Amino acid sequence: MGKRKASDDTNPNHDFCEFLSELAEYEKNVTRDIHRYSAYRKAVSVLASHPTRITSGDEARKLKGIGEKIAKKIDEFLQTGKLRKLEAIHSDSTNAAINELTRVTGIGPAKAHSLVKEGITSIEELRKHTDKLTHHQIVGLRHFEDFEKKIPRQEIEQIESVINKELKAMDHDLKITICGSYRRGKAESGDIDTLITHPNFTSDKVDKKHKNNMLKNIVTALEKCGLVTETLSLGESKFMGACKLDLEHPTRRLDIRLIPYDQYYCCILYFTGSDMFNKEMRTHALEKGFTLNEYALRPVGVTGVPGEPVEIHSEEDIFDYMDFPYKKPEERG
Ligand code: DCP
Ligand code: MN
Ligand code: MG
Repeated sequence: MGKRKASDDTNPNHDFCEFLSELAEYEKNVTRDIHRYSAYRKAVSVLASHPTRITSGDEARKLKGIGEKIAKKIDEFLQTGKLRKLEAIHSDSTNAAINELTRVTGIGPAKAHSLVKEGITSIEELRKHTDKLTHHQIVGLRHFEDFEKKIPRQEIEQIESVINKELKAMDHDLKITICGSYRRGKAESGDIDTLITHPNFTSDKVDKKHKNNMLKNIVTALEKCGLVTETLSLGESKFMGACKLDLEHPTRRLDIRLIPYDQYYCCILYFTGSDMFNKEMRTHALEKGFTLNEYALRPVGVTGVPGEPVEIHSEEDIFDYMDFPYKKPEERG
């Protein structure tokens, strides 16, 4: 999971996206108001894909997903070059501390609040108090600088080929897809979101022990070849950890999920994102009488109870069932 995102600076509304992203982070981490967080994120995603420079709040207001309050902030920013709300947020040291601490993977808003209450207000301070941290958080802190660096596309390609080689040596039918921002074609990513499946591994015949060992064995093989260097957590279907291509490259966040074959495409769709696109897709599914999640697409009957999952053999199938024009990963901003 990449913790911060705004837009790239080639976008004509980049400065608006920046301050709205900052407000979104504030609502997520400090006030913990998930609705306001979503409203700001939605506005960022709309502005980030708007082709021309917005010159007034009124003009912004016409875009889907931008309401009165955000339009006013755009006007204030255009007129004064700043935002009073953001200035106030910046001048409060508790906010700054919470924002800093939540940059560590594994430290969420609640943990950050409790650390600040105990007087720990910076990364530097935190390094002296690792006794208060979980293993995940300690590793996050250890690689704090590396984990904030973006991963160039070409490096992910190299990592993908190492994983591929190890998987093929284990079992030729193992299939891997790297999703997230990488699959959406971005030049750089915050982390590496990897999905793995096998045709013999389906949700109706999940042999738990077999499944459990499958992911463990994969992680062990990736450790042995030197790629995987840290484990944050390892469950039967989800690995969170870190990898390093070689001495010259930073340590990178790597997630691997083992997915039943029949759920693979819903999962690929979900983990390709973006999160805003997923929201849009789920809303559209509901309008068409389906529920969509990371596992399955299911029709909702008149009783409101979801039926059996629809059989899916590709991402296109999901769009087709929902009567939604297909969007290539690069178009799912
Ligand atoms: N996702 C989602 N809702 C969330 C978190 C994630 O729908 N709250 C989905 C969509 C994301 C995907 O999972 O694209 C991967 O999550 P990441 O946090 O890794 O996001 P990205 O890969 O898109 O961006 P980054 O380059 O920052 O990793
Ligand atoms: Mn991720
Ligand atoms: Mg990602």
